[in-house]
Amino acid sequence: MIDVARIREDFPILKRKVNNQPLVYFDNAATSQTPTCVIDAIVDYYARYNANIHRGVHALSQEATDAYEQARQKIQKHFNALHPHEIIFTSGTTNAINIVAAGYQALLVPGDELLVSAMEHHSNIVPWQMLCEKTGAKLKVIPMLPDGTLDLAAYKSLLTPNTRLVFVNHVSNALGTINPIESLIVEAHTVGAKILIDGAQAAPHIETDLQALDVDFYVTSAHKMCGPTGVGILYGKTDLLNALPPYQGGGEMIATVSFEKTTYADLPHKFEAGTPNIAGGIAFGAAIDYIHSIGLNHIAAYEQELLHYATDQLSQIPGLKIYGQAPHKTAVISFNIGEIHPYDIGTILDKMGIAVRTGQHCTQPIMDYYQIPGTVRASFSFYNTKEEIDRLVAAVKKAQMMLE
Ligand code: C6P
Repeated sequence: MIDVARIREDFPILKRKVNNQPLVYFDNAATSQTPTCVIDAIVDYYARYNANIHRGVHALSQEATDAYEQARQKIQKHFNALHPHEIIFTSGTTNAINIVAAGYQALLVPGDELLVSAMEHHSNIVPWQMLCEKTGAKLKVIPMLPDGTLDLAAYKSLLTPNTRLVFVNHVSNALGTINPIESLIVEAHTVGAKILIDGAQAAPHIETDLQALDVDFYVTSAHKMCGPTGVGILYGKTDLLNALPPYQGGGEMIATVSFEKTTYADLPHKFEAGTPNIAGGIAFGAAIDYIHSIGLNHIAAYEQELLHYATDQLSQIPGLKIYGQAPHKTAVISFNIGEIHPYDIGTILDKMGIAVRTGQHCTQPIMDYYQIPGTVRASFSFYNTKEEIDRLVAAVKKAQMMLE
């Protein structure tokens, strides 16, 4: 069970007012809010042991290195990866996908096929298009269905012995759809393809066991799961990461350097050139601890309660259409009212202290599929309440009256 009143005490920002109204923060899919313990982890690093890592014999450097590597281990255990070195720190999901895409440039040949789902974030589309341009590989699209689920029959028929890679999100950021990644992974493997799952929207809500899934690559960002911005992870199976060339050259990613020949460091350092976001990595670990202190199963159950309550209330508004009606969803509601532009609704909600996201949500192909300019997206977290949803519903009704 979730004690929301107590949990809200952990998030100082929830006490503030916006436009003279108590803040209602429903833009959690864009970025989650940060609990005091995570803020403290950042402050503590800079106040007590700010130093570069893996470089110094001095005490501060060793303390920072230990804290950073402990965070890596926390993340490894949280996602049940086999080894800590399979967790590469990145600047976020986008960066993690680009590392894999850049690496495959050396491994693909013309005629190879890549499959991408129709409901991906631009971060999981554009790097693969760029890769295809460079290699002559072909990008094919797994279509979606009107309820916001993937066309699984089409997926099976698109898989061929030429399919090298498949890219699907665990959860759609625009629709909330939870994709059946277990079966998608098995199907990809039957033709010998590797699969990358974009977990940016799943990691804050769904327990994920990377070994049980047998997934090849999994990527996510800390800032969607109570951590700071500017840090995320690339998970990859050891042999796959070893097969990829390094992404960037520089300090810390080398074993030996000479003008004749440079050799690269072992995992994970091979992919971690330069000074990383040290405080961010440590704070990511603190965010994982915080989520464990509440329990992802409790978080998921409570967020489902909020989703059902809000879906029920919003559906009663005449003319309101919800995009994404998959049977399994996270707490994301994307909607429009008649022909009213989503920006206009979002602007009025903001005047009432309610933060939602409006527009295409970096998923233009989904908006094109529904032939809409965008949606209003309300995304809930475990620190939100039904009273806040009541305020959203009342505000949406008021916006409708003003704009229709
Ligand atoms: N989606 C949203 O409002 P970065 O920016 O690298 O941390 O994450 C990119 C990204 C990749 N995949 C999915 C499924 C995502 O949802 C996001 C980020 C935010 O929906 C900001 S665009």
